[in-house]
Amino acid sequence: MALHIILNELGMSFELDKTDTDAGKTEAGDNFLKISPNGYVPALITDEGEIITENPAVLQYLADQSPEAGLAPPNDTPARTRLQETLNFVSSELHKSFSPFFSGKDLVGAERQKAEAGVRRRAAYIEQRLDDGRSFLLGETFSVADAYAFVVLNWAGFVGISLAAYPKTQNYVARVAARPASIKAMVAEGLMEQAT
Ligand SMILES: N[C@@H](CCC(=O)N[C@@H](CS)C(=O)NCC(=O)O)C(=O)O
Repeated sequence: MALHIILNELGMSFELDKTDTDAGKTEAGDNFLKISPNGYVPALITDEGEIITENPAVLQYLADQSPEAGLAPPNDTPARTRLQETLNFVSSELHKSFSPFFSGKDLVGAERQKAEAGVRRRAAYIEQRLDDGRSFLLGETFSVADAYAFVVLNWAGFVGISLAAYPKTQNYVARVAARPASIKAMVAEGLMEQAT
């Protein structure tokens, strides 16, 4: 979903292939493990046939295809390092803090509390990053990190975690959700109905 949003932001042409990660099959009938040996999405196949996996890498690759769009600061700048720091936080901390909720087992009692506390600790960091009134994680400019953070933070609602204790984060999620590229991706992936 994060890279789907970025593909829309950049107006790039692309094909989606829905993947059943449990079955290891794509909708087009390919063995997904042959595309991506780790078996998880996303995997991007470039026009040159290069397969790129891992959200932080794919997102930066896409941003670098159209530097003029400004979705990632230029390489070799402190701002780019800040983007990488943020992407790694979203990937290895925020994203993975949701793993217990998607383990297929019902989370109850102390186990659920512990998992929820893990998500809350990472949401509190996002809230802190937004504390100076900035619109996006790197400042006033939307970046690839915002697409990824939005997708993950949006899962809070799906797993029954309220973000009400993090009002800046809640507004931030709504801000990114309202972008035409996000709406288009959510409609295409069946998470939202097309407005009439
Ligand atoms: N480290 C990977 C993690 C990706 C990931 O967790 N993907 C999930 C969907 S959000 C998935 O495909 N899970 C199925 C599985 O692990 O089998 C990345 O950052 O791209």
